[in-house]
Amino acid sequence: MSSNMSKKFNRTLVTAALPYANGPVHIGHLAGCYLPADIYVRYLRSSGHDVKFICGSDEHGVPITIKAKKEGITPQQVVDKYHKIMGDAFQEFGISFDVYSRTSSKTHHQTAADFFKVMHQKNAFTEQVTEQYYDEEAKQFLADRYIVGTCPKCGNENAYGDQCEKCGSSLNPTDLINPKSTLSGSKPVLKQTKNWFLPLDKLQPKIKAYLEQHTDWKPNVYGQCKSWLESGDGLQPRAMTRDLDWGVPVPVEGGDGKVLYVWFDAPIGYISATKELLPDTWQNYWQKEDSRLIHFIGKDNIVFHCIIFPAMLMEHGDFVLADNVPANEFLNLEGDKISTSRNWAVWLHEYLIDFKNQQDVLRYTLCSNAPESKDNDFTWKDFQLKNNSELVAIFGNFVNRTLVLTHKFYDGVVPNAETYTKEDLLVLEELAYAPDKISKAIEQFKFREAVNEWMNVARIGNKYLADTEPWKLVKSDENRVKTIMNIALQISNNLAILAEPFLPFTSKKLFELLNKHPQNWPLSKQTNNVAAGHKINKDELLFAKVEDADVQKQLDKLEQSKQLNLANNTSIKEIKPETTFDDFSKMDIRTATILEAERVPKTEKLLKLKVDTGVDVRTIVSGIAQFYDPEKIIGQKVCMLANLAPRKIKGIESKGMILMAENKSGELCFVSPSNINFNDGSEVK
Ligand code: B3M
Ligand code: ZN
Repeated sequence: MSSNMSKKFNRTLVTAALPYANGPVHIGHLAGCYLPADIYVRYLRSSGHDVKFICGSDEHGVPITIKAKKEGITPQQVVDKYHKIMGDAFQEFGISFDVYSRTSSKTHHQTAADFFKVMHQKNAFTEQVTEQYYDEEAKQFLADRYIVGTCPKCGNENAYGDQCEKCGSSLNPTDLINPKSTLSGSKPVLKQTKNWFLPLDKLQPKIKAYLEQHTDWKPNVYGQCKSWLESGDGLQPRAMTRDLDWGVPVPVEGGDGKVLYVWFDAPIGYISATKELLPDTWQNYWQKEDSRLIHFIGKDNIVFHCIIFPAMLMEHGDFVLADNVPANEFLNLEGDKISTSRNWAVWLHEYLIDFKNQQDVLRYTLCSNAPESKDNDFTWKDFQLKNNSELVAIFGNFVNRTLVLTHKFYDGVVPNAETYTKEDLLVLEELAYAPDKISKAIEQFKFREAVNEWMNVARIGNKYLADTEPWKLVKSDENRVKTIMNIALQISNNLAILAEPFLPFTSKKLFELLNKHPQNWPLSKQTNNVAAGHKINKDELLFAKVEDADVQKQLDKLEQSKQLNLANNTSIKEIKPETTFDDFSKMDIRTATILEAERVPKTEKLLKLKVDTGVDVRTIVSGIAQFYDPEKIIGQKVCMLANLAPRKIKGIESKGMILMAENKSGELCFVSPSNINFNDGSEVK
């Protein structure tokens, strides 16, 4: 533990974002916050630090009521189902929460209501009557998520009332162009309602001062906070209560029919969960200055944890504020954004079935590829590579050779180290420094670097065996081999200690193979952890190869999602606004025949076509190369817009446009007049 940390703080409370209980956990969640949080906590525990790891399901909020509506069940049934699925999957994956609670719990309702009441008594809220969208058919106020419309910033037609998922802008429902209620499809009307607001505008100076104490936060986190404070008019008051019936009821007069805003109650869930874990001593972690609060989250939660929750805590007054909020960026999957609705994800509970007892392979891959400073991509090929060329070929190989040779040469009894050579001393020195390097990286939330430093220890071991070749040397210099094998066993033992935060299952298994009790993180530079004369257990392989077929199976799964989406997605677009016959008749649409076709060099999508229009033969550049081989479309009858103004595309003059339509799989197909024997040049009227 760095001196800086140990001086100021005597205990640490680590929270991981409370996942919404409206769907299972996927690798994006894991890489974004649960895995780094777990590594951090395991490291602190292993170093003997007083730490508690808090999480639970976020069971309020509109996404849950939407899900319930979709599935025809109650919100409570939704959260019961996913609370169990998520909790079980986290546990099996080795995410070592001290408590996994839920915000529908009694303790939480009480805690959140009390929190609100205290703030209310302190006049921390302003009451505001605002106009909210109301669905007259469904007879209810519409939460932001129940309204969709066009994003004013990027034109995405499916932006939500609170956020555009395409450009990431956060929005107010009234910002949307053409708003529509998702309950009834009708156009919502504005209606007055009173709610309690947190006047973030007035709190801005305090929040700014708080952030300025934390310029050491990760640049992606600090940068996002700064741009919130500095953008436009700065922070705006935000409603902390909502006209909804699912959530924590507003506990003050006039609150009937309203609940606490989910982002008000959810972070208080960290406090409630701590209370459940430690009914008598929870205050030590929340109300003492020597306790350090750390929130692990994904980047979409930054504003809530760095601005809104701290503002709530300041106004309440009884709690410590976060000392750090190490948020990660997003993880993509095979080059595409992870999406629950498109089923473009690797679901943890499915991984745990498909890759039984291989939690650590995923932990290793996600950690060494974590989106720490920028978005990153997960691919199954890379997963295979990380397993086969690192876990199997470096770490596994080293440990296995060490154990096998120890059995072969010494019946599994650790030999004595005789005299160290220069080479030995160098290796021992590197081994001695490894814990510090890894600690430092973890304490700075650089988990990729940390796990890589860990693998470097295995690399050192592997190279040491390759250089010294004990399997050959044993014939000529038995004493030397004893020293070499002793050192290899020390390295193996240290690998087991240092692996614990990252690969807890492997760490445990390796200690078993070494026939030792798990040891804690080295406090000093220990290089003599396995005593001579100690007998190790029979060797076993720590990792198996991931075969091409395993990877293919996962890719096939994803391909299936893709096909299904395309099939569902032939979402029939709405009819465009009315046009006139005059406008239509300006377009000269003709039948024609493709005479020649070739790819436009250095492009993926373009074909250069020579087309007989009946009137002339001309060149058209068409973006269909992904769907048609040039050889196969010679002679194809098509419809084309013949009087489109010529355009230069990749230096080729294109005169006209071939008409295409999407098929069920989303592929472009010719709108082909093949059913009738047209002459080229016949007008489409
Ligand atoms: N449930 C959002 C999310 O799952 C939200 C986090 C709450 S943390 C207090 O991304
Ligand atoms: Zn947008």
